[in-house]
Amino acid sequence: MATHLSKLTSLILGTSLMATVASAAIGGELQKVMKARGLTENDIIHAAKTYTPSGGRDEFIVFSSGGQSGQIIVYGVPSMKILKYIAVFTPEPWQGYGYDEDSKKILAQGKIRGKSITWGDTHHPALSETKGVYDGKWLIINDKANPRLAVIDLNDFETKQIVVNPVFKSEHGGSFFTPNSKHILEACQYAAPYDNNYHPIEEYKETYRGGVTVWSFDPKIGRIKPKDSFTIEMPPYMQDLSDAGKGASFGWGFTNSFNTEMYTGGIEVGMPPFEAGMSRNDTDFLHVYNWKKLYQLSKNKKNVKVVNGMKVIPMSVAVANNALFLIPEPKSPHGVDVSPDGEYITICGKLDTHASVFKWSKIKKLIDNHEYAGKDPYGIPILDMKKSLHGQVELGLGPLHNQYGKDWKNGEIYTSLYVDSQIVKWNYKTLKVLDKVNVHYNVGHLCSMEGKSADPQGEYVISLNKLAIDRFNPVGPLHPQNHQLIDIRGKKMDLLYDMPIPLGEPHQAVAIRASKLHPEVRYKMGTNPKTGKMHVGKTLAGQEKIVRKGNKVYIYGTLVRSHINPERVTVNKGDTVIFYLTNLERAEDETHGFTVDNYNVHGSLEPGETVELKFKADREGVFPYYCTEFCSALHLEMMGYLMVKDPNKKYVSAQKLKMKKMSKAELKAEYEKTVAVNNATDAVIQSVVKFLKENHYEKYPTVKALVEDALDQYGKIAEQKKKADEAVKKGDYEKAILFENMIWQYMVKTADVGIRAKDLLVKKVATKQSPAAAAGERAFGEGGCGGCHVIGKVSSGPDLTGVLLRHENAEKWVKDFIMNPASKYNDPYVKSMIDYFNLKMPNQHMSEEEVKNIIEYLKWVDENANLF
Ligand code: K7E
Ligand code: CUA
Repeated sequence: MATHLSKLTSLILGTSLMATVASAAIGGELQKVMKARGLTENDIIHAAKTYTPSGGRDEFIVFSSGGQSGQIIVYGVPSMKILKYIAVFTPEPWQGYGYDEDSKKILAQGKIRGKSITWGDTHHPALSETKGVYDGKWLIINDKANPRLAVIDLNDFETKQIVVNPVFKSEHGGSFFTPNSKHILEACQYAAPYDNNYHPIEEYKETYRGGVTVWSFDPKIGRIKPKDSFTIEMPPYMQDLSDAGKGASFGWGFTNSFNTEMYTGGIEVGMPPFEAGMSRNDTDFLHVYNWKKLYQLSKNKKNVKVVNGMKVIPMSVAVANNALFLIPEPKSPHGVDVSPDGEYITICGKLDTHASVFKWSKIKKLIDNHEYAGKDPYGIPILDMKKSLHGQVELGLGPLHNQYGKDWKNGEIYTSLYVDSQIVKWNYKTLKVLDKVNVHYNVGHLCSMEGKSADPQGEYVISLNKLAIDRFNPVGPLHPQNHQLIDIRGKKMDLLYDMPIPLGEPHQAVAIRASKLHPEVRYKMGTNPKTGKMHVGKTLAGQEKIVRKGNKVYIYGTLVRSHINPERVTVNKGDTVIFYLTNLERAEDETHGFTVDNYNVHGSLEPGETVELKFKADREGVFPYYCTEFCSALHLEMMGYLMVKDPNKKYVSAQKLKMKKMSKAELKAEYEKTVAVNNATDAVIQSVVKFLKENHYEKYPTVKALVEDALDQYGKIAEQKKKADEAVKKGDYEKAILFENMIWQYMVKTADVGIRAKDLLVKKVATKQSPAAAAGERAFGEGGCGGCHVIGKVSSGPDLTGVLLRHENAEKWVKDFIMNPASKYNDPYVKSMIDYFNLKMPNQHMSEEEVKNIIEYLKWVDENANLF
């Protein structure tokens, strides 16, 4: 009745009046929150621009280097919610990375000269491209400290390959995909001899070398092909950041450098330090090379020499083939960024206040006309800087990196200013500065959305700051990094949000539109994710076994809620133990973890995955193993024992003490009790099932998936019931009780998922809450009403469903009662309630506004009474 009445009122009054009332309610609440937290209107706008409600999705996904952590950080924009750390060069226990055999093999690919390296200094992630546009398939990243590249599959966000550069001793200008992802450019950093021998520093110019490696990549399978790759020998100029040409400049690569002085330091022998000697010249060199031509040349043996298994094209060969040039650029440059159409190349020098914009068509003309300004000491032709430049523009102190905006055709570009701690928006065509925004503090890279692809998306720029200083709560001398989100949709840039990054110092980050990513939620049963193929240890339900071969013990096991099969494994001290474990789950997010205590192994088994754990059972004893991921209500029971016996020892039985046994009658009584509990549990399940069916759960895919998962668990009961009944027939009540208990376990699992499905369904089918009702629900919770009243249940106070139907002139009655409960303690109905619950409704000192909203909430409850 009340429901109909309120609907009628809203019809008569018209919805606009209702909306005004509702927004006034919110306004009041909002003002209160703003005042309490000291927030300005601008803060609220920024919050609204970034806030993503529970369950909401982001528009962009960012892959940020994890710096010294050797990992990659994945987060969403605009929410800045961290979603994942991808293990790359460093062991990561949660994902089992470095603790199971297959991931150990990936890490072992990164060994350098036989040595394991368990960390990495990640700098520049890159997303694979098709025709210069991000395709969401592969991600690569470099390790500066140990010259390596890693390939991550965006189908499951896991590292699949690590490749070591065998001639460089460090690298920085990696990794950059060419527009169709057929090649990856990786430039050296600190020049060193290509071979692994000692060469005195006095012979720096003769024996130390820089260079760029052009790796071949197969974008279909996502693997680097080392045999098809080659390195372009370059002078020891300390090559730095690079970029691959595209569009007009496709086939060419650009790499800058910062020590054309070829200074070799020597503080300890009285020489000025590196930093002084390396910035003596006014200009350094931009290296311009035709990697496409050189790739063809590298296929002919006579053009290459092979060093440490890597094909190297000598400088002389590259020069003779018109494929390597130098252009002076302002000293100690850092970023070099090719425009989306490949025509402009913007370079920023740390020690120069300008950005220099080079024009490809001008460079190309000089090359075609063999018009050189001179040659460097290694015979490489130098092109005239002025004749190559489109122009220069003064941006500020310490410009580092550039990213293009959506309106790049009209010149929109953003540059980070390290010393000034600013992001500057300018025009690389007209060479005008347009806007600056302060960041906190000392920005390194910046990341616009798809801003280095052929199709920049605009909207946001992230400032990857090197220092946080005072931005967050203090956590000791080592501060988090600070990524700041900037809205670039308006004329003025607008700083929206600070996100602390507590995992190493990220350098570059790349962003992709989220709709381009389609990762899996499960693997094909028995997959080895590291190879993508079926695992040799794949084990299906019913195939579990333990096989001994000499002193190797192979356990073919399975995990499914909530047991590990097998549950007991006995081996001899000194045996090598190999666990092959398959997660039989199909349900989304039903990951199981697995460890054997004290043996330093751990696997993370995503649905369908098989992992291998291997160790030598070198200590006698009893070692529990268990599932490490809280996967269901019976997660703690998901365990087993590894028992390691010393074959040279005699063990005396401890079974002297005879335990008192239950009588048959007692067992029968316990059996009947168990059956009764199961019947009662089943009744609850049936009521949930009825609710789900009546409300057409099958119409909602996410609910349907949960229901199917629940019914899958329920389906396993029949077999257990048969076993229980057989045991009863044989008079073995002990066994029957155990099977009945197993039935109960399946029921709990069914109920666990079923109730989740029901909650989800309720949200889908319930009528939409008005803002006032939503505010009322909040007030109900915050006011402590929920301590005694549970909607849909009699708790330590009466169920409030239908409360507005129970009293005459109910809204006023409820309002008076909440505002002044004592006034009604003598009302016969209230009196009877006080007697029944042995509690008096207390005065919670709610405001009138709150009470009004609570009544709206109670109306909403009544509208949906059938759902509770
Ligand atoms: Cu930190 Cu790209 Cu390695 Cu610049 S690099 S900041
Ligand atoms: Cu499986 Cu916990």
